[in-house]
Amino acid sequence: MTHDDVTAEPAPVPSDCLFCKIVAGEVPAEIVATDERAVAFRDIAPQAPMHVLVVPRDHHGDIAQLAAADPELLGAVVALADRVAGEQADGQFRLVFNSGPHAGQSVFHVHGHVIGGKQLGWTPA
Ligand code: D5M
Repeated sequence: MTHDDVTAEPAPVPSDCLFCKIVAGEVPAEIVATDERAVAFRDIAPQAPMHVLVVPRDHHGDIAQLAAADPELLGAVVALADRVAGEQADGQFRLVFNSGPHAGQSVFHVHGHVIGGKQLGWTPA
C-alpha cells in the first residue's frame, strides 16, 4: 500500500473504532494528558514503566495517512508525547507508530506508543 495520493478523499471513519470511542469518553481509559487535538492514555498492556498511547482526536488510520492529511496534527501528537514523557518520566522517550499488520498494528486509529521510564534496549524486531 502507498500513501502517495494526498488528494484522495479521507477514508470513512469506522463506526466501531476503539480509539475514537476512548477519545469520545465512550470507552474507559486511564487518560494522562489531553489538549485540543490529541489525547494520551495508558496502554492496557504496558511494556515499560511508562507506556502511553497518544492519539489524534480526529480519526486517521496510520501515521502515513495522518502525515499526508494533516501534518500539523502529527506535530501536535508528537508534542503531546513529549509533554507526557516530561510529566510521566524523565523526558526521554521512544515514540513508536506501528503501521500495518505486519508491523504489529492492531488498532487502526493512528497512535504513538510513548515508551520510557527505564533504560530501553534495541532492537525491536
Ligand atoms: O497497539 C495497540 C495498543 O493498544 C496495544 O499495545 C494494546 C493497546 N490497547 C488495546 N485496547 C486498549 C484499551 N482499551 N485501552 C488502552 N490500550 C489499549 P498496536 O501498535 O496497534 O498493536
